[in-house]
Amino acid sequence: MSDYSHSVEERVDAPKEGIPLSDYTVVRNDIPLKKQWSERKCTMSSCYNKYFDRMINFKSKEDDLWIVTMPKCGTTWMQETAWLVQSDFDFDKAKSIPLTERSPFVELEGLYEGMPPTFDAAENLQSPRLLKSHLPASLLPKELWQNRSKIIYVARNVKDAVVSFQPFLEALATFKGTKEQFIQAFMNDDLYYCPFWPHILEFWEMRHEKNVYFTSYERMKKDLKGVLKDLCEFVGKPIPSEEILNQAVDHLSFDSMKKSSAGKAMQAVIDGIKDLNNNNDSNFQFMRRGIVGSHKDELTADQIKSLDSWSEKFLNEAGVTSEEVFGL
Ligand code: PPS
Repeated sequence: MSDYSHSVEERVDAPKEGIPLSDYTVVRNDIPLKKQWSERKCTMSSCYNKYFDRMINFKSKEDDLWIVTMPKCGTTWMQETAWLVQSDFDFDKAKSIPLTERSPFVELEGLYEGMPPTFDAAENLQSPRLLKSHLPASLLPKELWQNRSKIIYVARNVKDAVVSFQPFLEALATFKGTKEQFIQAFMNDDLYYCPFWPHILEFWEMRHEKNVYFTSYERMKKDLKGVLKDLCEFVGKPIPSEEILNQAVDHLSFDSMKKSSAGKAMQAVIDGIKDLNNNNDSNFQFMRRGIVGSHKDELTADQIKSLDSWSEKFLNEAGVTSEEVFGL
């Protein structure tokens, strides 16, 4: 059994709008990484502290499949994709049961007060389970590493993730401000699940582990069929016929997911949180644009430059290019 400990520090310097945030620093030594996690923090809601131990001690099963991402990096898209693979491409079931029931967002309950019991939902889900988390590797369950449950990690280029994240957090009443302020908050790690780069680069470093499949939103856009085939291999399923693969690509398209149980279920979650926060001034659409390069007409040249030079520092330190990580 490995030991762990964590400390929590309220972020007094975080933007005053929205819910209180804290830094979670974890000390543990059970993960195949060079750097130890005591060296870095993760920003989460302060109320998550009540759930921290429950997540770390979450009983994991060998046939669990986890989807782990930074927010807005293609989680929902990958959940629907992986669910199809795991469920032998049962399109009828995919259409009839909301994705949030088929694949619970495990720690959602800890993000805001008044959320549904997502830990119970995850614990009680029938195996093989498909579980969603945005937590960095350091905050994920111990047993996930001990049992080597499979993890699918999806990365997305930082600029598109940023422009997707702001309207989302505004809808959730977790941020209010200008784009400039949002980018600054993002780079200062003042937002949920930040820091962004270590989240991705730790999984990049672990991409050759047997239980890790690393991909990107960009690769899914470029070659969804290739990703579907990889996933079949990763979870030990036969690659289906070309006809089924084509049907899957169609089912997983932005337009069809917008209308399906996947897009609608996520929209319902956001609308529920908006109601809890009495936030009526947002018309946020969860299925927003669904493209690569959305930052190009949503950020100024200066904003792009500052995100690029900020990113360069992390990429240089890790000795990789963004082309390698995202397969651009
Ligand atoms: S969340 O709330 O953090 O779990 O959001 P997440 O699912 O990670 O990311 C939401 C973005 O993914 C886009 N999306 C898709 N793009 C292409 N095709 C499909 N099928 C698809 N499904 C979801 C969604 O539109 C969000 O991106 P943006 O750029 O905001 O449109």
